[in-house]
Amino acid sequence: MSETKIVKTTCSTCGPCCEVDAYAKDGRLISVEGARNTPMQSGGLCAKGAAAVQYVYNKERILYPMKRVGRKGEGRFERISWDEAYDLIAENLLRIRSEYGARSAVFYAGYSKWYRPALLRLSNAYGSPNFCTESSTCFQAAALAWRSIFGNGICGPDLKNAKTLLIWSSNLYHTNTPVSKAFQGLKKRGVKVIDVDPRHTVTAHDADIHLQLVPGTDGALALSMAQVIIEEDLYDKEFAEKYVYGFQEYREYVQEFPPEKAEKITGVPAEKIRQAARTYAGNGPAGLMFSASPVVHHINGVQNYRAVFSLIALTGNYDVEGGNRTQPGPFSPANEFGQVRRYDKEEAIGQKEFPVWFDLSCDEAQCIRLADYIEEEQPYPIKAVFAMGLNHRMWPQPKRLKAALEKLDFYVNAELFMSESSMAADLILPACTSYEREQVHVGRGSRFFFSNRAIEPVGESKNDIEIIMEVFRRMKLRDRTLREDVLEGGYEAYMEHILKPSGLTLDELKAHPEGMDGRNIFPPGVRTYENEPFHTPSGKAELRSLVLERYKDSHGYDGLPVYRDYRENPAVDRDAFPLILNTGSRKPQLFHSRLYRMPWLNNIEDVPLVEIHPEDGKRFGAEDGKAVRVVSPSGEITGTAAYNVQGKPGVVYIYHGNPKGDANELIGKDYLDPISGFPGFKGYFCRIEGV
Ligand SMILES: Nc1nc2c(c(=O)[nH]1)N[C@H]1C(S)=C(S)[C@@H](COP(=O)(O)OP(=O)(O)OC[C@H]3O[C@@H](n4cnc5c(=O)[nH]c(N)nc54)[C@H](O)[C@@H]3O)O[C@H]1N2
Ligand SMILES: Nc1nc2c(c(=O)[nH]1)N[C@H]1C(S)=C(S)[C@@H](COP(=O)(O)OP(=O)(O)OC[C@H]3O[C@@H](n4cnc5c(=O)[nH]c(N)nc54)[C@H](O)[C@@H]3O)O[C@H]1N2
Ligand code: SF4
Ligand SMILES: [Mo]
Repeated sequence: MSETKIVKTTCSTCGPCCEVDAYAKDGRLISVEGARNTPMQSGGLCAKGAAAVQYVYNKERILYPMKRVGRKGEGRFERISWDEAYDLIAENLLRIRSEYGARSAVFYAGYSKWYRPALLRLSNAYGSPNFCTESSTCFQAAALAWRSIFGNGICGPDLKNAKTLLIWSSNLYHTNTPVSKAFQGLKKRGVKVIDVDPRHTVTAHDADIHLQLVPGTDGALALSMAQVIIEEDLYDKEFAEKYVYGFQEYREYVQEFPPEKAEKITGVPAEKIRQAARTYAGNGPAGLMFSASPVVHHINGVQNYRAVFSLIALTGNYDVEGGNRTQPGPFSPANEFGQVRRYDKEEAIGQKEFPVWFDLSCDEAQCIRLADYIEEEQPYPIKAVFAMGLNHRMWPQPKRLKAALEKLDFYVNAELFMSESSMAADLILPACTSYEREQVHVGRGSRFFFSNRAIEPVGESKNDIEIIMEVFRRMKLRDRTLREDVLEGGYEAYMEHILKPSGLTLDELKAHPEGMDGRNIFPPGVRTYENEPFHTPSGKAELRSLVLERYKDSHGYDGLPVYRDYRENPAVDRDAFPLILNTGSRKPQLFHSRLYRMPWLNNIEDVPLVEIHPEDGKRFGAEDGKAVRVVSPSGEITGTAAYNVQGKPGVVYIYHGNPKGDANELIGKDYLDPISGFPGFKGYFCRIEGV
């Protein structure tokens, strides 16, 4: 028997890569705790992270490369060697490239994000414009809304110096646990917090002002706040005059949203709208915290977030201390992402329908209609998908996508688990978790740290970047991206590459388990626009977007952040579907589809909980704790009714991705924001029926 070792490593069961102390004995992981003696954590851990042992040794873990032997989708596989697996990949991908062209292969990355730059390099080296990620439904639409105004420089609130924090839909206690401590610090410092959320969440509970709006009416609320700010002369005149494009038109447009009218649209009392506008504009500097998903999970999502982000320009809270300001973040593997450009000499999927996505330099294609592209062979045939962590339940109408994946000529998925999406594949590759690999991390500020391997990889699993590198070698490709031969070296060389701009070496970092400060290649700026024009067509912050206006005739986009109400939908019979369906608002114990297999986490919600206000339950005959059917214009599922008074009557909340009843089967495949392609996950229609 050996001693228990404590290994400094990271959890990446969800996204943030929290530092943890892993306890390992006899080569097995036995438990984890939040790391001690590091600046970011002090022994704390969230529920998902604490269940690490069930994640690593889950009975669904894939242990070996597996080749399909049965019919597609039947789920019969046989074990093969890595060598055979690599040969199969090289042979098929090269054959498909010569028969149909490189663009017929899609390179797809689900969560997590760490291997994405390497996969993008592989996609580029192969010559495909179709590098896609889970961000076809996450973050990119918010980024697009931001860039349409400010060009680039997406930045969060400067929490250290803000006097007011406007949280526009982020339930950070549940979704961004590492930030929640900083949030508590703000409250102690007396920072005024405004929270915009349709539900009275734990985060809303801590706010000074809670604007409890009807989901998807964010645009009307933001425009109304702008109306108050302008009417009461609280806006930043100098910024508006010198640095804003389209101010006059915007000013006229917001006149259509006086608070009394906005109250009727949003359900937020007019007086609260005034109070919030006065606090955000009058008690500055004020930072705005936004999220990757809820506001843009609506068919009017991009314009709604444009209306929200316009408030930053209107009040001059852009790139100032305490406002929204470029954070002192040096670079990260994910930032290499921003530097490695997607191969774009050929039309990518999604480019015709969603041109602004591509104009605003999102370095990935928009694959929300992947099932259509495979089925219809339009704009051209898609024959192969090389995926890492593809989860078909991320998309609306997941069954349809799974069936389409089964029609591909060649589909590979590298995964931790024998997921349903893997079952559809021709070849499944075992990936390893963060506990089984080494990794270089960039923390906040310019702090770097090294994540050790706590245990040897389970079975024959490998880390994703090693897999990418070997696939690259077997195809004899050349990595021409940024003229660096990053994929040609080994994994150690890859880590050195990631670290290079910091001025630190891998050996130094390994010798400092507490982390090290490195060179900060993107120092924080203040009022950078005084010296450098905004990266927009006008060189100013565009409240009227010239990029959107390019497509006024062809796609009907408006340059102003025009509010359109998704509830006025002539295609939907609202008598038959009287309730609003909001899917996917996060829960502390779940993470999309991947944690339903974890006994400690799925007990609360084995079948989907259909959260309804008691008034709606009584009105539609759905009893608390009893089975309930949810029917939408696109599908139906059955779950358990859970009475909940966090939200208001009229809205049904369901978490998605549950194989026993997936809320995404309810969402229409074409119910998309015409600008971003994001589905209206959080503003569709349904009725409920007691079973
Ligand atoms: N535990 C856990 N953490 C997660 C995730 C997870 O699945 N589980 N997912 C991660 C991912 S991928 C993401 S993108 C982030 C998302 O992070 P968040 O945005 O913080 O998470 P959500 O719970 O989706 O949304 C935040 C709040 O928005 C509210 N909301 C819903 N609809 C609307 C709307 O129309 N307008 C407004 N203003 N608010 C609305 C919800 O009530 C919710 O309280 O979380 C990340 N963190
Ligand atoms: N209805 C509805 N649908 C939604 C949303 C919503 O709010 N409502 N939210 C959307 C959003 S914001 C997002 S981000 C997506 C998330 O959607 P996904 O990212 O597709 O969701 P996950 O279930 O996390 O699936 C990722 C897969 O990656 C695997 N995986 C994890 N780590 C690794 C790794 O290191 N290597 C490899 N190879 N695989 C790994 C996991 O086992 C899992 O099967 O869902 C979207 N879909
Ligand atoms: S928030 Fe929890 S699950 Fe996510 S990385 Fe941190 S500890 Fe792990
Ligand atoms: Mo997301």
